[in-house]
Amino acid sequence: MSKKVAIIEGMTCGHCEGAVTKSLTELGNLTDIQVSSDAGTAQFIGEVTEQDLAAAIDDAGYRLVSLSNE
Ligand SMILES: [Cu+2]
Repeated sequence: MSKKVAIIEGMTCGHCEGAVTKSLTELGNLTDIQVSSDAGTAQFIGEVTEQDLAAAIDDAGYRLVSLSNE
């Protein structure tokens, strides 16, 4: 399983980090989820399509800018 890095727009505080973490957790198959509002990133291990990830982040109220392998 490769480590992925998502660039996310719109997070400003710990509450945002919590909301994104919850959304990514609910996808069910991602582990080691680490979200940083300072960096504007979410790092995790697991497979997810960019489309599914974008939908989950959108549900939380933020926007996926890009998804890449670390
Ligand atoms: Cu916030």
